[in-house]
Formats: sequence, C-alpha cells, structure tokens
Amino acid sequence: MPTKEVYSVCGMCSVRCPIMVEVDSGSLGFIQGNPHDPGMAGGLCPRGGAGRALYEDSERPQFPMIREGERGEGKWRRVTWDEALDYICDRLKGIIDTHGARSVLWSDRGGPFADLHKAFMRGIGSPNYCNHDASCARNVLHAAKSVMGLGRKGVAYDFKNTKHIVLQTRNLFEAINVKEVNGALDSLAAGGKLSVIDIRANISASKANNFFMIRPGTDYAFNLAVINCLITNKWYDADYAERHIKDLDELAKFVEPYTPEWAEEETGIKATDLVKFVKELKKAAPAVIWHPGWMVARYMDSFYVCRSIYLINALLGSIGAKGGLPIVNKPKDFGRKGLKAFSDLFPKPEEKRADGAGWKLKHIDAGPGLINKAYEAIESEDPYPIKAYFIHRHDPLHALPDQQRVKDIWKKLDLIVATTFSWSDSSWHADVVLPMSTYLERESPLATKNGLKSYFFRRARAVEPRYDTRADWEILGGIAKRMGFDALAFDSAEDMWNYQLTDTGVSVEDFDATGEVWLTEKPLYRDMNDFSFPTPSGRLEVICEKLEDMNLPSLKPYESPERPPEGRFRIAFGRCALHTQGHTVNNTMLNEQMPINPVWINTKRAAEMGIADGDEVELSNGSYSARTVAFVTDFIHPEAAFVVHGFGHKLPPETRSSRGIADQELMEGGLEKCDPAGGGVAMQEHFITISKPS
Ligand SMILES: Nc1nc2c(c(=O)[nH]1)N[C@H]1C(S)=C(S)[C@@H](COP(=O)(O)OP(=O)(O)OC[C@H]3O[C@@H](n4cnc5c(=O)[nH]c(N)nc54)[C@H](O)[C@@H]3O)O[C@H]1N2
Ligand SMILES: Nc1nc2c(c(=O)[nH]1)N[C@H]1C(S)=C(S)[C@@H](COP(=O)(O)OP(=O)(O)OC[C@H]3O[C@@H](n4cnc5c(=O)[nH]c(N)nc54)[C@H](O)[C@@H]3O)O[C@H]1N2
Ligand code: SF4
Ligand SMILES: [Mo]
Repeated sequence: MPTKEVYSVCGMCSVRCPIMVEVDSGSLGFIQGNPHDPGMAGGLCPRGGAGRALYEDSERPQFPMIREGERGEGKWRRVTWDEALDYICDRLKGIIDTHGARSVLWSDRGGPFADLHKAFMRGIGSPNYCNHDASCARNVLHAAKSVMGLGRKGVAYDFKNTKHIVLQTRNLFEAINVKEVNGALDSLAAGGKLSVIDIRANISASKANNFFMIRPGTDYAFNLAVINCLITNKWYDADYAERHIKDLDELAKFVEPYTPEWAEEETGIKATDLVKFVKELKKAAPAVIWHPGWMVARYMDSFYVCRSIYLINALLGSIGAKGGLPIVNKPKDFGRKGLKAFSDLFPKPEEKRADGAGWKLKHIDAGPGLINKAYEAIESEDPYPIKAYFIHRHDPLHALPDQQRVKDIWKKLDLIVATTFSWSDSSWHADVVLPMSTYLERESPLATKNGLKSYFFRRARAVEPRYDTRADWEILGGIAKRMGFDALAFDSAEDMWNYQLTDTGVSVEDFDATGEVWLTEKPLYRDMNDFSFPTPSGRLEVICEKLEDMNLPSLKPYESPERPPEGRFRIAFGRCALHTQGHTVNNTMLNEQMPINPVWINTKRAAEMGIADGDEVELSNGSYSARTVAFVTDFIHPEAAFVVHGFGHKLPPETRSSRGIADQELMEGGLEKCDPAGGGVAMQEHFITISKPS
C-alpha cells in the first residue's frame, strides 16, 4: 500500500498547528507541518515532532476505569465502554433527580472544539460550563474587552508586517505558536525590531534589540511611565486618538505622577533607556505589536498591566493597523456563513451560573466563567450545591495552586469523571477515567480560524486507536444518548461534520486536499476611519463603565509589590520549547531531552548561599519541598526564582515524570488569591526558600 498523507491538526499543545501525517499500511510515519499552509513552511516545534511518542506510550490510560478504593488511591477496575458510560449516567441521573441539572459542573482546556462541550452541558441542562482560563489568559481577555469591546482574539498580531515587536511577560520563541514564530522571524529578517521586558533573559531576549530586566511584578509601573512619556511628549498618534480614544484627558491626568524617573525606582530600568525605547516605538508606529501577554495569571494587578498594554497600542495607533493589531475577520466579513454551532441544538439553561460570572460578578465573561469561583461554590453550596464534575482535557490539580485545597473541596462531589489522553493528577483522583484517543487516532469537530483571512480546518483520524480509547465526539455522544439528548449523538464523524457545514457551501470532501478550506484569498484590513469598536461609546475606552459599576477602578493607582522577605525568593514560572504544561514530561522523546526543571538563581544570591551552577538544591514554602538542580546566571532578577512549569508529578503509572519542582505546590493558599478585576489567579504572589540539602 502506498504511503498516505493525512492532513490534520497537531494536539501536543493548545495552538493546534496544521500538520501532515504520513501513514504507511495503517502505521504511523513522519509528522510534519502542513506544507500547504504558508504560515507553517512545513515545520513543527519539538513537541509536535514528538507526537509519535505519545501515540506509542504504554504509560497512558488504555481502557475505561472505575475507581475501587479511595479517591487517589489508585485502585481501578477495568470496565468496557458500555459499563463506564452506563455507570456515569446512572449516577448522573440520581444526582440530577436530587439536586437538579444545575448541580453538574464541567471544565476543559477551552479552544476551538469547545462548542461540542458547551452543547453537551446545554443538553444536560446546566449553565456551569467552565474552561481553564482563570489560570491562563482571563486577565488579557477581560482587559481587551474593557478597552476595545472585543475579546483578546478580536485582534490579530500582524507579525509578518510589523516594524517593532514588544514582548512583556511573553516568551514568543519558547512558548510557541509556530505560525507566530515564523511571522516574527520574517519581520526580524526584514529589519524589524524586538524589545523584551522580562524578569530573565529568555530565548526571545537573545534575539532582542532591547532587553529590559524588570523587577518582578513592576510591569504596571513601567507601562504607566511609557504612557506618561507618549502623552507628555505628544508622541502618540493624535489623529487616531481623536477618532478612536475616549477619555484621553483622564488618562493624561492619571499618568502625570508616573514619570520615567519615578518608574526607574520601581522597575530598576533606567529612565533614559525607557525614553529612548518609547522614541523607537513612535518611529515604528503604527506598525508596532506590544503583545498584551498570554499566561498572565501572575499578579494581583495583572489585569491592569494588560489594560495598560492595550492603551499603549491605542496611543500608537496600532489597534486596527497593518503591522500592528488588525481587527480579526469572521466568515461573515467575507460574505460566507460560519460553521453551525452544536450549542444551537439546545436552549440556553436559564439558571444562573454557580461561579457568579455575569450576574454577581457582572464584569466577568459568563461564557466560560471562572473555575476557581465554581470551586468556592462547591464548598459553600452557595448559590446551590454542585455534585457532579466532568474534567475534560484539563488537569486542575496541576494547573491551579494548592492541590490539597482543591482535593479537599472536591470531597463534596459525588461524581468526578475525567476524560484524558495521558495520566494526570486530576484523572488519578477521579471516580471514572475515560481514556481519549490521541489527536493522531481521532477526528475532532471542524473548527474555524479567524484572522486577516479566515479558514475552516479539520482534524482527521490518521491511524486507528492503539488502545481501547475513543474520540470525544464518541464519548459525549454515548452519554448524550443515554441521558436522552440524542441530537448530540452523531453516528459518524462525517455526520457531525455535515451538520456543522450546513449552508456553508463547503463539503466534507473539500478538506481532503489540504485539511483546510480558506474562505478568502486576500487578507482583509479594515478601514479604521469607518470602524466602530463594540464598546458603549463605539471607541476605545479609558474608563470602563462595567468596572466602575462594580466599584473597580478603570485606572488603578500603582501599588509597589512586596519585596521578598530576607533570604526568600518570589517564585516565577513559565514555559520551555520542549514541553507542554504538565502533560509531556512523561513523553519518552521529550523527557530524554529535558527530564527535570532546573531553578534559575541570580549569581550574586547564589554566591551568598554557597550555591554553584549545577548544585542540587531544595525549594520550599514550609509545607512542600522538592529538589532540583541550580541554574546560576546573571540573567535573572535577584528577587526571582524561575522554573519551567509542569514537572514534579506524583503519578504511580508514570515512570519518567516525577523529577523536579511542581511550582503550583509552592503556592499554598493560592486558590483564593486572584485579581478581582480580571479574574485571573495571581500565582506569582508567593515567596519561597532555596537551600543546599544537608
Ligand atoms: N503554577 C502554574 N500553574 C499553571 C501554569 C504555570 O505556568 N504555573 N500555567 C497555566 C497555563 S498557561 C495553562 S494553559 C494551564 C494548563 O493546564 P491545563 O488547562 O490543565 O492543560 P494541560 O496541562 O495542557 O492539559 C490537561 C490535561 O489534559 C490532557 N490532554 C491534553 N490534550 C488532550 C486532548 O486532546 N484530549 C484529552 N481528552 N485530554 C488531553 C493531558 O493529558 C493533561 O493531563 O495551567 C496553568 N497553570
Ligand atoms: N513550548 C510551549 N509552548 C507553549 C505552551 C507550552 O506549554 N509549551 N503553552 C501554551 C500556553 S497554554 C500558553 S498560555 C502560552 C504562554 O505563553 P507565555 O505567556 O509567553 O509563556 P510563559 O513562559 O509562561 O511566560 C512568558 C515570560 O514571562 C516572564 N515573566 C515572569 N514573571 C514576569 C514579570 O513579573 N514581568 C515580566 N515582564 N515577565 C515575567 C517569564 O520569565 C517568561 O519568560 O504558551 C503556549 N505555548
Ligand atoms: S506549537 Fe508545537 S505542539 Fe503546539 S500545536 Fe504547534 S506544533 Fe503542535
Ligand atoms: Mo495557557
């Protein structure tokens, strides 16, 4: 049989790059970036290349299981799919009879396929669909909405055409999105500039024209001084501001005290360097991308840092501009119909959300809500009891701070169902484990990627499941059928896709050639003279009514972050190119490349403690401690200790993933610490010690 080329979508992280998978007589061959997608240039990141090791991994769950012993004890009974789904539905029906459908909670990883999950929750009749974003980009989303009325994905990053990229708490070249990296490299090759504001010199900094090593948690001070500098020197785009920015005078008044000289004291970055940098931005404007950040669930003021970034982009005229943050188009902007939503199959539940999003917390987007607030509701039973919990492609015990606290809250749940493709702390702690086929062995619903050009894309099944695992549409369809909302129980992936393609003028076969169906040939840049933002005023808003109504300031005065107490460090974390969150550390190929997460320590502080590069060290917060090796460097701020997130698992079935530091365990009491305005968990508000084990 000749080699078959299957066009599909990577699933090694949430970016979902287009891929081409070679399949030889039914067995998995080489995986590469989709050569037909110009943004990919055939390339993949190392994790994408390691998909094969996930598929082959015998240490992932291979069949459905029901818990026999205590939660987390690891005593499982192997069952058939019918037994597992019957068991879940029996329990679910009992819970719904007693507590109502609203007592069912769902959380997932979000993303383009989540419409199926939302529809599932509608079918159940519960409003409590949550995603993981309180621990990721919620602050960015809310900041975007408060300024532009658009979500963070309502604007694109036009890397290819930009003249100056600013990365602040954003490590583009290690926290990877392949198309964005390729676009940014094109811009740099064409003479574009890169500035990095970070607490350490990461790989992005190694490519930068300007690197500012900022004191951890003082980004808001830096940005207020940038705004001050733009306004006082009249370096902002006055025509754009006149047309698009509301309440500029209030912003000008607010930033008056926040001069570059004032900021120097806070951030450690010289006022003269800041001014020089702002002058460079003025020169490149409006083709500037000051990235608003991605993983910003870090500080109590992270939301305001993001807001200040959108305001800086606005002052530079970059929002809507070519080479800046152009407005994202949807299928309708190209005269095309979008995919039919699964959520349209069922009415929206009328009950209020348990997490308070959209009613008690009026400024919080009710779409995916806040999972940490839903946990508060589990504990308090206010506004009502939550008794069943579906954890789908989500590992909250690893992704949220203070695992013990979360486990204690979960004691109030009568049923925990985890759907996962690798073992995770959360699936190990569930009542039923439903093993999902890896992205190479399953189809997903069709999805849309919106941008300057929009397209539909398809994840196809490249190979048959190696173990007794299923696709999510098969799993959820199986439950839907048993629970009596059959509309979500599709007989085949084709049936599901055909439903989605209703009236779009596109057919399933149209995906065969490249896996993608483009809805336009040419990128569309909106004419900003003609554009109104979807805010109450139609303009970019310095003062946001929704916040003010909640007694939250639109312009929050700066508060200096606490310095670490004597002998302590602020715990900081991030990503590396070789791993995805907590779910690749056991991957044979990636673990071989990086089996442990060293801790970055500043040279001077390490010397004071007698720690040399490569020494074994212990990190502790008093109740949790773990060991790793020291990476001693001048290139990290002395107040911070940095580790890559995702390590230090305690999972019996996995033999490779236990080394290193589980940074989330160093955040005792962290579940309750969150930015009240943006909703993000503030995970870098914790101090730890580092010592040499005796
Ligand atoms: N302390 C600390 N906490 C953090 C972070 C940090 O840096 N430090 N990072 C935060 C960020 S940015 C994020 S996005 C979250 C990430 O945390 P989560 O949202 O929990 O996401 P992942 O760890 O990517 O995946 C969760 C689980 O889903 C499973 N999985 C992955 N892909 C699939 C799939 O396609 N199908 C199914 N069924 N299962 C799948 C994996 O096996 C994994 O166990 O954590 C956040 N929490
Ligand atoms: N390889 C890889 N790529 C990924 C992922 C992955 O797991 N692995 N995950 C994806 C996901 S879910 C997300 S959310 C994104 C995350 O993308 P990013 O948010 O860009 O990634 P991080 O590495 O978490 O953080 C970026 C930088 O913030 C810095 N930082 C920490 N504290 C501060 C501070 O106080 N001030 C400043 N200015 N900087 C600070 C860190 O040193 C780090 O270099 O990556 C995505 N891409
Ligand atoms: S960035 Fe890497 S791991 Fe993520 S989807 Fe793309 S190729 Fe896969
Ligand atoms: Mo994330």
